[in-house]
Amino acid sequence: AMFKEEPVRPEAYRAFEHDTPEWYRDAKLGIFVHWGAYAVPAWAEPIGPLGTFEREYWFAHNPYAEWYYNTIRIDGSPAQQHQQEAHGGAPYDDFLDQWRAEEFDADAFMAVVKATGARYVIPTTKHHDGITLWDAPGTGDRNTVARGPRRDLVGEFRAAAERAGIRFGVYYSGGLDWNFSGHPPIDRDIDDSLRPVDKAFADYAFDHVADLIERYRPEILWGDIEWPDAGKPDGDKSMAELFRRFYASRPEGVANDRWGETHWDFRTSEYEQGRGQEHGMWENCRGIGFSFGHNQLEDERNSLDAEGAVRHFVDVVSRGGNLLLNIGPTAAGRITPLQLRTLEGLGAWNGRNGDAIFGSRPLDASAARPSDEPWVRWTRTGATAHAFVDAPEGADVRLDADASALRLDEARAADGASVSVVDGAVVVRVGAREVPGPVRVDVPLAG
Ligand code: FUL
Repeated sequence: AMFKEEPVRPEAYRAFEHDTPEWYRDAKLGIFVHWGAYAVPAWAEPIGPLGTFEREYWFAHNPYAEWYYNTIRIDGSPAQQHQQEAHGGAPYDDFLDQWRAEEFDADAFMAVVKATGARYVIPTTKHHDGITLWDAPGTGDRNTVARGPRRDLVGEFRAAAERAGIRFGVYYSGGLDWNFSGHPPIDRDIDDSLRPVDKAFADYAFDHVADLIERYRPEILWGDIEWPDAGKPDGDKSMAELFRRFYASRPEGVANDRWGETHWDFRTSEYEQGRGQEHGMWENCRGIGFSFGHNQLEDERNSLDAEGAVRHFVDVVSRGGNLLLNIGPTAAGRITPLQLRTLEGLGAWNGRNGDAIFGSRPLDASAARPSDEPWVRWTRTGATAHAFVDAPEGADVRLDADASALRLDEARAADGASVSVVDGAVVVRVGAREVPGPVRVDVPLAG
């Protein structure tokens, strides 16, 4: 088989299986936000995308800036050396006090999110460093309300999302917590000896997620890495109990697949890891650069520009997925100009073409086929197929489409393209575009 067999879900978790809500299938674009004390050092080696490196090499040179606390503890890593030189080897928690979020305006932030066309937003509420962005139970002063920003950032994101009409989800790391557990740094594949699995941690994490559900009523639960094993069997403070509370609060809610093999509404892929092998309902996530957390070492060379982001987005949507594109704000709470340009470009393209993207479904391969050279992708809305073509201005691209499935002679080009039918095939002439990104051709379905 091409795909891994789907694991059988434990009995206690089968009750949560339901059809993926239509809103989530239609949503296509979500915005991820990775924001934490790691935005203060904001430092990682931009080596490349996840899924293209050996694990041993990856961790010592981790391009994820939100992993800084781990990377600086790997002896001999360039990050450890940087921590020494730039911060005098200070303890990581100093960054919590230095993180002020002084320019953060949740409504202004959400206006940027809204302008991309995204339908949902998912901020980190606790990443692997264990610092919570709200006054989570049992965290003492290790949260953003007691220290650093001295604000309930989860609450601010939540209220602003509601005002902007954007659905709200929460990211929560139940698999790793570098403060709670005294584990050595991760320098190889994460197995059970490298993460907390015990009852004390399971209860601690339970109380956090229960609090998130009660206080903020998220519509998406986005877990990461795993759920502590002691919290998996059904019972008082179990993952099953959390799902019960979640769906009672949000019957149309969705959960990702990183809660261990318990329950999930959609699968996840990350950068190149798992990309192209997705099936069922799924979501691909990535940063604009090679990091989720803000990384001051990133520039144009390692980041998606607007056209690249649009291509990535359309590829995901054409294959039936959603894209969860990440913003990593600075410690002050700003979106960097580099990221802003990409987000605005994506939004401008969606402003023109969103009607062929949001709410679309993949087009059956029996009707027409995508290609990489030249770059062509397809979607379908109602009785119309949509081709997206990216090629240099002046290029002629012949679509691989079947006359029995599509009314080829009724093909219509939008913005910066023209079409003709040559020998029974649609040929797209790519012209000058007002908005960067692939050009679009609409073709009615036959019959
Ligand atoms: C990964 C994490 O380790 C990354 O830091 C990031 O949060 C990504 C979305 O998930 O597994």
